[in-house]
Amino acid sequence: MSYTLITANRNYSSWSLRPWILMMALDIPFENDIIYFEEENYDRFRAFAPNAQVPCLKDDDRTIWDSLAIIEYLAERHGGVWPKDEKARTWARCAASEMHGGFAPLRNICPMNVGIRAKLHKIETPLQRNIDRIGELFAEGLESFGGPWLAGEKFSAVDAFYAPVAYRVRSFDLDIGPTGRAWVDRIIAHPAMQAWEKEALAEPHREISHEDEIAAVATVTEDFRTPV
Ligand SMILES: N[C@@H](CCC(=O)N[C@@H](CS)C(=O)NCC(=O)O)C(=O)O
Repeated sequence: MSYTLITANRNYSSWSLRPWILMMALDIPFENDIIYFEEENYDRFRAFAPNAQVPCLKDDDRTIWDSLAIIEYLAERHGGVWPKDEKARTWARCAASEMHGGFAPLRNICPMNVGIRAKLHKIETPLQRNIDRIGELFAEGLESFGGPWLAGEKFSAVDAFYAPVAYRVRSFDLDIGPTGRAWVDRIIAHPAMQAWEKEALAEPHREISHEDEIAAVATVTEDFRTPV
């Protein structure tokens, strides 16, 4: 077993954060290759992943090219990826799948950009429904399984799947209610998230399409990144 996780910019790459934070939180050893976004990524990303996307995990002769598949691959080899309790595990799998296959308005309108704070020009119904659903889901997990993590006492894959949402909630000051917001503050304070954020703020890279995504929907009020 020799893991290399390939990810992109700490500041922008929300899907990369999921397996990275899980492996860090569970103390699973790995190397991390960072391939920064450019205007065109297809050929460079195709060199290591058949779907030309990050994250991608290499384990000896295996290539695992999707964040959910990476999490399941790790779950077959390491304890603690999903909660031990069957009810919590079922809930955690549903919640992670809901994020993996849904929340398009939240993902499209509020992109992850760790170092930015911004005010949305408007919140239309599809986005508001996503925000309300996030608040409901977080409160349900925290209240049903006792916290401090979404599916109980231990940090698990469901926390990793929603880790990028924590940065989106903070960046756009989304109102997900006090219970959900407490989890956001908690996960952002996790030592591995602090390490990710520190590196995100130090990155000298700016990728125009990611910057334009925010400029189209919001007014940037603060930028904590190291100036280019
Ligand atoms: N289904 C994939 C989606 C991954 C994904 O969308 N990755 C983005 C970056 S966060 C990507 O690699 N985009 C390629 C590009 O921007 O050219 C997963 O969950 O791993």
